[in-house]
Amino acid sequence: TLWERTLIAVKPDGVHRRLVGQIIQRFEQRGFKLVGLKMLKVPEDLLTQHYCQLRSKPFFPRLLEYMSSGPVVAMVWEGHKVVQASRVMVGHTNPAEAQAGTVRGDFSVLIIYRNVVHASDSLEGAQREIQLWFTGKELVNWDCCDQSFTCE
Ligand code: YYY
Ligand code: MG
Repeated sequence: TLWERTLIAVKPDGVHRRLVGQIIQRFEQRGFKLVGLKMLKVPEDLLTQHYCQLRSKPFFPRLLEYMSSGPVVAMVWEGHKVVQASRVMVGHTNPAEAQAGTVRGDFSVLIIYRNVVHASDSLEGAQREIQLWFTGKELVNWDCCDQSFTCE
C-alpha cells in the first residue's frame, strides 16, 4: 500500500490544557499509525521555516510568539489518505467556524491562533514539514499487528 504520512503537532495551548492524550486517541482510533513522537520547545528558526508561507501576514509575529510560549508535541502519523483525513479531523482554522466533532470544534472557540493543533495541509506540505521537524532516525518503520484487518 502507498501510505501517506503527515505532521500533527499539539500546540502550546493544547499541551497546557492537557489535551495531548485525547488528540492522540482520535488518531489511533481512526486507524492511523504513529511513526514519530516528540515534545519540544520549538526553536524560532524551525517556526520561521515551518510557517514560511505566512511570513508576510500581519499575524505572523503573534503566531510565532504563541508557538514559542510553551512546549509542543509533534507527531508523524501514517495511513491511507492521512493528510486529508487529518485536516477534516482537525477542523477549520478559525475555532469559531470549526464543526463539532473536530479537534478545534470540540476544544476551542475564541482565539484563532490558539487553535490547539497543527495538521499539514497537503502531501507536499506534509513531506516538507516532516523533514523539517524530524530526522530520519526519529521515524520508526513498523508493521502494526492489526494491519491485516485495517488495510487491503
Ligand atoms: O493550516 P491551519 O493551521 O488551519 O491554518 P494556516 O492558514 O496554515 O495558518 C497557520 C496558523 O496561523 C493558524 O493555525 C492560526 C494562525 N492564524 C492566525 O493567527 N490568524 C489568521 N488570520 C490565520 C491564521
Ligand atoms: Mg496550515
